[in-house]
Parts: sequence; structure tokens; C-alpha cells
Amino acid sequence: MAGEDDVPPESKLTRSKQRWAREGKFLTGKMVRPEDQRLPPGQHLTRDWPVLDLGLTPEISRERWRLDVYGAVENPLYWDFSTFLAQEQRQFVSDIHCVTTWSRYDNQWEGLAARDLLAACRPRDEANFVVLYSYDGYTTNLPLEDFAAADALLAHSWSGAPLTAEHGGPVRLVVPHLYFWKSAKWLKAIEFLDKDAPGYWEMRGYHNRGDPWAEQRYSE
Ligand SMILES: Nc1nc2c(c(=O)[nH]1)N[C@H]1C(S)=C(S)[C@@H](COP(=O)(O)O)O[C@H]1N2
Ligand SMILES: [Mo]
Repeated sequence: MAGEDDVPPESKLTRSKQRWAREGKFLTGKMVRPEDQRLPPGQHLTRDWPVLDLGLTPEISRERWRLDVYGAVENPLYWDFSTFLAQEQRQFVSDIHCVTTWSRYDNQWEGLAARDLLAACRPRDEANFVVLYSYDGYTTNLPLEDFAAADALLAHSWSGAPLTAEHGGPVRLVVPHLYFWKSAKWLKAIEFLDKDAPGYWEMRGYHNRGDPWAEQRYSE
């Protein structure tokens, strides 16, 4: 099972990001609503696509990749890549907002809608939270309602081509309405829980929810 013991040693960038969280770096104190402005407060637009991770890139082939869905669900799933691809595939276009202040517009994703995954695994009544586990030891947590957003998906392709390893291929989560640290790369498992369970960054000073429009960068 996705172990908590295999978290990699902290890189220099990871230590800097923890320090920024302590110091409140990048906070503007401004508030805007999405209908007023496309770019959330304190963000700037980038045309390239930066790579951010814990300093290692797991090389998981599509052949070796598995997705384990378990916990408070009626129908636990354990899918290989061809079973994943056999589900209904959808294309979404969305913006990326990273807590380190870059945003990237109009990303074209293809994959399994989170809502379609929920229909397949059928969360039980007591399921209120999900935890995402990744092949690099990363974890992140979401309320079930955020995971169930209409535009959230488990993506295998970007701009019409398979996701590269550095951006989280074979499969990553994309939850566009929250800061991008919630979008787990190299997705390995999804656990449904009755209680919340903070993940890697949420335990290291990042906000538990991470709404870019409310500038929820760091915990108080
Ligand atoms: N497995 C895993 N997923 C992760 C991370 C990570 O370190 N490991 N970093 C998060 C952070 S902080 C960001 S900003 C985005 C970066 O995704 P990108 O490298 O494709 O831009 O991935 C998120 N998902
Ligand atoms: Mo990030």
C-alpha cells in the first residue's frame, strides 16, 4: 500500500518553500472574486510550464502503473492503465495556479473525470475527505466536494500528448480551482476517509484547503 515511510529527503527548494510558508512570502492580503478577474491575487502569468516536485521524478511506465482506490467506498478499485483508459475519457481546459505565484492559462487535459471515478467507486455516506498518494511518496488531502468538482480529472494527456514523467505521467490529478500542490503527480492511490488527514505540504505550513481566490497559501 502507498506507504508513508518512503518520503524522500528534503531538497533545497522544499526547505525554501517551508521557510516561505513560515514567513508568509507572496501574500498580498488582496481578495478578488473569479468573475472580476481571471488571475488570482498575487499571481503572475507564465507561458512556459515550470516543473515543481520534491526533487525526484519517479519513472513509472504505463505498463507498471496501477491505481488503487480504497477506504470508505462501496466498490474499491485496482486498475491497470488499460482498465483506466477503458473508462469514459473526457477533455477539459483549465488554468493552473501555483502557490509559488505562477499561473498558466488554457491547459488542455484528457483523462477520467473525478466525478466518473466517484460513480465507479461509490463513496459511502461517511466519506468526507480523500487523500491522494503518489509514487514519489507525496501525499495531499482534499474535502470530497473539492475532489468532486465538475472540472477535476485524473489526467493522462496534456495538449494532446501523453503527460511527460516530469509533469506527473502516466497519470496525475488536476483540481483547477485549488492551488496546484493539490494536483498530485504520479498518482498511485486514492483513499476515502471520514476524517481529514493533512498531506505533505499541509503538514509543512501550507493551507489545508488552498483556494487561490481567497489567497489561502499558508496556514495561520
Ligand atoms: N507527486 C507529487 N505531486 C505533486 C508535487 C510533488 O512534489 N509530488 N508537487 C506539487 C506542486 S507544489 C505543484 S506546484 C505541482 C507542479 O506540477 P508541475 O511540475 O507539473 O508544474 O505539482 C504538485 N503535485
Ligand atoms: Mo506548488
